[in-house]
Order: sequence, then C-alpha cells, then structure tokens
Amino acid sequence: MTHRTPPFTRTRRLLPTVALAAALALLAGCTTSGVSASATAAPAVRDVGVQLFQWTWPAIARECTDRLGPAGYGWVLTSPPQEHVLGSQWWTSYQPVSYRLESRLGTREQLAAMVTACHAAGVRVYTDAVVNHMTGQDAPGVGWAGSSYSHYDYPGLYSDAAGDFHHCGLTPGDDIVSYQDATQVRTCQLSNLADLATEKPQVRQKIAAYLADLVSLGVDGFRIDAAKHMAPEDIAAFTASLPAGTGVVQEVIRGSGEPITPEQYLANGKVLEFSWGRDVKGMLAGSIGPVLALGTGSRYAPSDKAVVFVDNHDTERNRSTLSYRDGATYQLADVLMLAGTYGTPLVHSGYAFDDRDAGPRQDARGAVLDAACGAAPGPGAALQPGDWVCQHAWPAVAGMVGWRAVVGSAAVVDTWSEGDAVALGRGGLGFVVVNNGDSPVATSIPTHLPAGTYCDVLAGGAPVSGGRCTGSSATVKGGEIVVQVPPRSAQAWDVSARRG
Ligand code: LAG
Ligand code: CA
Repeated sequence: MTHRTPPFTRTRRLLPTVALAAALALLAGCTTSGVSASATAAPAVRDVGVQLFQWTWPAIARECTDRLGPAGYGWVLTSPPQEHVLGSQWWTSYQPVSYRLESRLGTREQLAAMVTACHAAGVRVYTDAVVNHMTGQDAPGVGWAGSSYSHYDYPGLYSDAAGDFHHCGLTPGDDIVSYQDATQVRTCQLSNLADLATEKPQVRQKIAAYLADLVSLGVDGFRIDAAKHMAPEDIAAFTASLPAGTGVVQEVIRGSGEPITPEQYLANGKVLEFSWGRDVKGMLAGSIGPVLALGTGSRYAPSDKAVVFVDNHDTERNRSTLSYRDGATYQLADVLMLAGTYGTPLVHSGYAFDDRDAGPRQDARGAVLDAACGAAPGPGAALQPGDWVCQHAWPAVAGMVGWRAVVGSAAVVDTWSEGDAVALGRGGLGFVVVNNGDSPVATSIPTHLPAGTYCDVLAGGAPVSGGRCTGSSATVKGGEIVVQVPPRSAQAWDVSARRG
C-alpha cells in the first residue's frame, strides 16, 4: 500500500512555499526541542520529473491527479505524441509519419485533456520531440492516423522533391558509421531513419509549427530527441519562436572522444547528462564513497543545465546504466539522485520486458492499454513482461521526492561515508543514509538536523500531528543521529516528519 488514509496524509509536502514555511514554524512551536534557525524553510522546489514511458494520455492524466501532484513531482515527460509507423514495438513512436497528434498513446483531445489535468495537479508536461528524422521504412506504408507515406515522401509535409532530406553520400546506404565524424553524425541517417535537412528554413519552419501546436495545447517543454544528430544552430532556429520559459531538454549522448559534445548545445537549453547514471552504476558495484561528489569535472554539464537520470528507455535496454532489473541497488541510485544537488532529476518509469523491442500491452488495434501500478509497487515486486514497473510510485522514490520538496534548495551541510554506506544532510532540514552493503549500518552520524525523533519518510513518514511512525524512527541528540539501516536500503528523515 502506498496510499495513506487521511489522518496519515503528509499534506505538508505539497504546500506552497509560504504555507510550508508557516507549517514548519508551527511545527517548531509545537515541539519541546524547537527548530533551530538553520531549519528555516527553503523555497519549495518541485523540480523532479518522471518519464512515463509509453503511458497513454488518459493514464498520465489520472496519474497526475492521483499520484504525481500529491507526491510532489513537478513535471512529466511523455513518449512522442505524433503519428507514427504501425507495428507493435515500442520504437514505432520514434518513426514519425506526420505531425498529427494522433498516436496509439491517444488522440489530440486526450492529449489536451491530459495537459489540463496535469496542470491542475501542479505538474508541467514535456513531450518527446522526434524532429531529426522521419521513418526508416524502405517500403511505402500508412501511419497510425491513416497518412500515406514513403521513405522520403510525407505528403503535405516533407519530400525529396522539395529537398527536405539529407542524402549524405558519405557512407554505404547513407547511414552513420563513425561518431568521430560530425558531418556524418548530423547529415547521414541514424539506422536508416530519413534524415531531415534541419539547416533549411522550410524544414525548420515545419518543426517550429509542430512544437507551436503542442504549446497551443499547453505543453510546457520538450525533450529534443537525437539532438546530437542536428547542429546546435538548427535547434536554436526551430526553438527560437517558442514562448519564453518553454523547456528545452536536448538528448546529446556523451561519448568519450567524440567531436560533438553536450556543451555545444547549452545555449539552447538543458541537456540530458548521461555521465551520472553511468558513474553511479559503477560506484554501486564497487566503491560507493565518491558517489556524493558526482556531478563535478569535465564529464558533467553544469548543474543548472543538466537533467540527471539513473536510466531511460534506451539505457535500461542497452544496460549502460542500472535499471529496474537491479532491484534494490537501482532504488538506491534513485535515492542518491534525489538526495543530491546536481542537476534536475528525471525518474524513469516504464514496463517490464524480456525482449528489447517488445512494446507495451496493446489492444487488437494496436492502441496501448492504460497503465496501472500494482498494489505494492517496489523493487521486490514480481513482474511479468508488460507489467508497469511504476518506479515513481516505489515508496523510497516517492518518499525522496517529498523529502526533496522539504529541503528545497538547501545546501549540503553534512556528508559521511564508511564502508559501503554514505550519508548526506541538506541545510538542517533533511538527512539520508544509503547503505549499499551486505550488513546493517548501526551507528551515530553527525547531523545538522535539530534534536528530536524523526520518522523514516521512505517508509511512510508520520502523521503531521505526531504519533507513531509508519516505519522506523531515528533520534537526533547532541548533533548526532542514531541510525539502524538494513543492508541494501536507505532511510531518510526531514523536519516535516519529526514526531511531536
Ligand atoms: C533516440 N534518441 O536519440 C531515442 O531515444 C531512441 O530510442 C531511438 O531509437 C532513436 N533515437 C531514434 O529516434 C529507437 C530504437 C531503435 C529503432 C528506432 C526507430 O532504439 O531500435 O530502430 O527507435 O524506431 C528500429 C530498428 C532498426 C531500424 C529502424 C528503422 O531497431 O533496426 O533500422 O527502426 O526502421
Ligand atoms: Ca540529422
């Protein structure tokens, strides 16, 4: 069970900044130990996103209302919304046939309704913009919404006759062979996908119109798919006319020694930083100590330009990062990401699979069935292929989203590491211990948390008005917290879950 009945609802997590500050002041007044000056509330930041991979628009709308908003998620990233090729595989989404907003994930009307519902829940909506290419189909076909097409002809949109496609002439089949050659990467085809001539004004204008259409429905931002395969100035051109504040998150996969780097794209907006997920995988398999310093150095985009993630739909399949298959270890990676100050976190949430191509569950027509989370989502849940993993609903993940809303932008004031465990404290407002070892951590750790007894917010927290904790509790006294953390698990405490 992840939902608490009303007396146990941690409503404080969703209060706007001012109300949160007031609630904390109240909390301080009600406790004998008081809350120190260092515990003044930092501004509530709802910066955590969730990629609801292959979720339908009606399912996302419901999730925004029922879970994402209440848990404190700030934004959701959807799969691509445009018309696509037919087929049961998930990656048909990445082969656009037209920019009609009709896909097996839902209709234009359902998309608009999803945006309305998410906004009402305080959740912004980003969609995946596949604009580097069209289909990779050698044979002509018909798309999901009925549009006819062939490889280099999309009637009413793009055609070879109009010069809308690249034919790089540099490689066999015009496909990218070497990532050491920037011209190939940008003007040859990615896996036979018809490469748009994004340097041309008429192509840029069509992409801009597609994005503007989504913005007209209330969409707040975009993941720019395959950004590495377009010049930064092309992306600048088709995003220039978006309203100020529209989010731009560019997928530029960092590759060592490659001429194209994420840094070349920072003038356009944020980038998805792949280094963090790769590094945390290595550290959780070896020495965890340095994990708290992740995010610095030449392989990391600046924090304010980085979207940080443990895994995404590609890396959970190519195994370059941890994934739900790694169970408890994977969960610890999400906890670490949400605890830290590096980047804007993006939680991945997909479905279980055996076959990397297998699509989500569909009806006879190929429409994707609405996602639903099981009764007890978590790293230990037994999953069949096609079951929704619902990482965003795992108590430790959702609990850390709430913790992050409480600590806000507070700085890291405590760090601790011993053996296979680390701890981190933010601004005297929150503290977390991650135990990646095979034995329990039972010790006292220096902390800036004010004295008192705290409920573990990864195990349900506590009633606002005091009383018993749902999970375990830990006591802070004399500037130290006494913790008991089982193997391969994490616990977290914050000033909103102090027992009165
Ligand atoms: C991306 N980012 O740059 C997406 O995150 C990634 O998921 C997309 O690949 C890729 N770029 C293109 O948008 C996915 C699958 C591929 C699939 C492709 C197009 O990982 O496997 O290719 O989408 O649907 C598939 C076949 C290829 C075939 C191609 C064209 O696997 O063998 O050549 O379709 O028919
Ligand atoms: Ca290209």
